Amino acid sequence: MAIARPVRVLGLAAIFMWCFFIWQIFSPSVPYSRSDSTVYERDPNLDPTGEPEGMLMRASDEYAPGVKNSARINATLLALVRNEELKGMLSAMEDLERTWNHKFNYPWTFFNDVPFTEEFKQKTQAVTKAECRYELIPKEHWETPLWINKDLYEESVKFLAEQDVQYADKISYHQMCRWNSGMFYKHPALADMTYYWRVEPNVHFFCDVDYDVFRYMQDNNKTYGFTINLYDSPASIPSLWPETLKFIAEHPEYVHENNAMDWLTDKVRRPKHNKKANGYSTCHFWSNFEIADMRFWRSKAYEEYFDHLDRAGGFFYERWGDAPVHSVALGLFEDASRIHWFRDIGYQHIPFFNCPNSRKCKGCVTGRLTDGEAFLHKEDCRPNWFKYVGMG
Ligand SMILES: Nc1nc2c(ncn2[C@@H]2O[C@H](COP(=O)(O)OP(=O)(O)O)[C@@H](O)[C@H]2O)c(=O)[nH]1
Ligand SMILES: [Mg+2]
Repeated sequence: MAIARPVRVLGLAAIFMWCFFIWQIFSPSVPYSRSDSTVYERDPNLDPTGEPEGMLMRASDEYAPGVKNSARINATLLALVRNEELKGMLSAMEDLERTWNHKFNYPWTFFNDVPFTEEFKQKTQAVTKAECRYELIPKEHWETPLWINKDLYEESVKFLAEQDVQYADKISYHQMCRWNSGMFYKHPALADMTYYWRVEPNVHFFCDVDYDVFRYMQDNNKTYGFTINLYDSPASIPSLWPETLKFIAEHPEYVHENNAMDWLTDKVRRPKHNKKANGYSTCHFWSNFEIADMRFWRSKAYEEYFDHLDRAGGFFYERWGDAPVHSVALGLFEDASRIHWFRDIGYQHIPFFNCPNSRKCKGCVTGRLTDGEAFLHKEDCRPNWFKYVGMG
């Protein structure tokens, strides 16, 4: 039976619309092009990604939960979280347990500025075979230090809010950034721990990881691992770089000869950011994901640097984040070859992704940096890291 022409046309149009719809959802992101017609580099996550080079420790009976003389090293999954974020925490845990930790059973350590509820403890322990520890942050690690002037803080907050600095008026956010910058690794519960993997509620993990990442850090002499590398809001850190320059003028001996200064001071890519941040590119490792060696934070160089920053007051009078503080310290005081891009760990914290091209990954779009607005592509600072340091 012949189909009437209008019906055929309608049918074809419907098929076309359907294909377009599918393409919109599943297509890899197109390089974002700025108004000055700079097209961003091809995302290296589009290239096939395997495991990192070197000897990797695989799962075995020696990683069973509670086993004596286990193959685990002194390391923990670590989360600062509120009781109210239980649901988001469970979701992040389920992802990380499914893709990695059910094979290695590293303990989870949860931190909070108020005691965890029984419900929080029971429900988090129920999604892992590994040990869970619940720790209260001592007041002296969390509270605003005495040298912060309340009136000056209030005035500063108004000024920051006028410049649209996010969370500027939330004192707990300032406290959280300070704790993540210079306090967490001093908690007595971490005294025997060397490595940690920081996890936030509501993040996602997409790829099966089949080796012990903490052993990878140890065996390959890595200090810090990241997935995403971004620009920061210059208005939140105007005096961070000037304070840093003061510190390194007093302590030139702490600056490593193989540092990442060029990445920290680049002004080619986003000159306005560099200018507003008084010489700092604002490039930083996005610290909601961190796999790192606490011996770096416990070193004399970092301790003195943190104390210098803490006394300068920018955690409160500005809104210094732990991400730029950690990143500036790593970029200056650490050998850049000891900083590792975990390109094989598929990760999301809204609104950014690290999504590699690998059959081990499910649930994210290969090479897509963001599912938010196109302008967010300009926040990507990975090209600078690759340019000045490399992909190691
Ligand atoms: N216990 C506790 N955790 C906090 C507090 N503020 C932030 N956090 C945690 O710190 C991390 C970062 O906070 P988040 O709100 O995600 O900040 P964002 O990622 O910068 O938007 C998350 O793991 C939060 O659960 C707080 O006042 N108390
Ligand atoms: Mg967060």
